[in-house]
Amino acid sequence: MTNIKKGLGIIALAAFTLATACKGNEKKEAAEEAAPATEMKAEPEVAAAKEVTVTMASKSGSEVKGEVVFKEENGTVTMTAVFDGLEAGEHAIHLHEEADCSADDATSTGGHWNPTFTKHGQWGDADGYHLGDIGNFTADDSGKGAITFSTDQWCIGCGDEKKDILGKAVIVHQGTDDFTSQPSGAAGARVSCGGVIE
Ligand SMILES: [Cu+2]
Ligand SMILES: [Zn+2]
Repeated sequence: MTNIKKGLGIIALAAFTLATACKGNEKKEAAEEAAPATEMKAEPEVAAAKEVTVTMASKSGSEVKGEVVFKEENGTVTMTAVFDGLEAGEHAIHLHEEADCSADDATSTGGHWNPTFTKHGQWGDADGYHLGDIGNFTADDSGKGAITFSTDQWCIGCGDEKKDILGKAVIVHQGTDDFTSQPSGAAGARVSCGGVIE
């Protein structure tokens, strides 16, 4: 993922350098014509709801896949997640620190996203909880599970490191979060992973 992004960045930089290097009128006109089309596409997205779709990859030898959509509207981020390939029963779902799912066991995502440096816990607990402590959801006998979650304590791309979920990872665990064990609720192996990347 990082390499692809880096690659795109290099291509974009090369295109930009090429465009600025060409002083000819013809080239300049072409660049000016191309620019508004890109802007028109980007502008309504910023003005309306912000949305990021995360494709979840199987990890730790599991078959767990899924899709997680984050949408920000009027200061509230809503997460809608669907999974399949799960074992029936309760599974923990968290946001972890890094959008890096490269490791087979997804340990490359680091620990729970915890920008407020509190202890692990159940969302809303007065004694503290990580901003990544989404909770548990249930998979049925066919291995399908879904969870919807909303909060005004997150944002998508606002740049506030105490709120911004961009660059974090969604992790689904084999087991259940007990909301007590530190620092991560003893939820077991990381069976599915996806980076929250635009
Ligand atoms: Cu986790
Ligand atoms: Zn936690």
